[in-house]
Amino acid sequence: MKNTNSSKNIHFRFNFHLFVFQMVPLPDLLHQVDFIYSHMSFRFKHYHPFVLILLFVSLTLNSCQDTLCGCESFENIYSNDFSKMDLHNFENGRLFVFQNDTILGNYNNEEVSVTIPGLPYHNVVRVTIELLIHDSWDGNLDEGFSGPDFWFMKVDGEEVMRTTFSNSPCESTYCIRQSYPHDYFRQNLPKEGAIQTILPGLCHLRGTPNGTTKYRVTRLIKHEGPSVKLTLGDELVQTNSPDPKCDESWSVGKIELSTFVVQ
Ligand SMILES: [Ca+2]
Ligand SMILES: [Ca+2]
Repeated sequence: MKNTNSSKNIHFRFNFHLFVFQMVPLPDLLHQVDFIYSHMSFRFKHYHPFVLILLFVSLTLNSCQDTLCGCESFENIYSNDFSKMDLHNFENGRLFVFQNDTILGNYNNEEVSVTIPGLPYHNVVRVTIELLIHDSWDGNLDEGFSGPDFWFMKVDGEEVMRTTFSNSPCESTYCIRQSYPHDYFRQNLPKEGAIQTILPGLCHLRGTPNGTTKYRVTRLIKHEGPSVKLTLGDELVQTNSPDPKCDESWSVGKIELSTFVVQ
């Protein structure tokens, strides 16, 4: 047991030194040394080579301390808004243009995955998805042919989120509720937690000004290892429609991943 901890420590230190070289490039370090040296008194300058070496070591150690305290997160180590048509490491990835933006999708009863390699040492990842819910999603409705309309997220094959979305209007006589922003089953209002609700529908509600709803879905997930496979998918139900994908579908405007070391 002790050996395991020790090897973890070594692993951490190794990565930690990598951070130092990434965070404090050598030219910056030399610039700091030069600045401090030029402002030193003559008495210190008398010991010229020794002082220079001492300064260099001291600044390197200070950088190490800064790294330990504040540089253990990597914000947006992966960020893809598909504007460069980047489908590298995707499975079942495809693109289309919606509202003059190239985005990932659209999907109905499908999964799409991306594998992100080369992660720094971490024990938590934060995944942020800009998700577009197109057309007539039916949320928690469970009458046999329209729902529930599930959307889910997996990390390395393990489900970390399962919820429903509803694009229904909500009036006193008619309101189909959704589980988001919570996991299924919760009775939230349709479009709750959305960041944009006035986008046009894609197919079944094409031309309807509030037929697409945009969400920023964020989850913090415990994760270790040098790579992560992120999977997004749905289980949409619309058995009474001749074209279920036109009736309801989803797409993704952006995927972001950040890593953290939480102690
Ligand atoms: Ca529907
Ligand atoms: Ca449905």
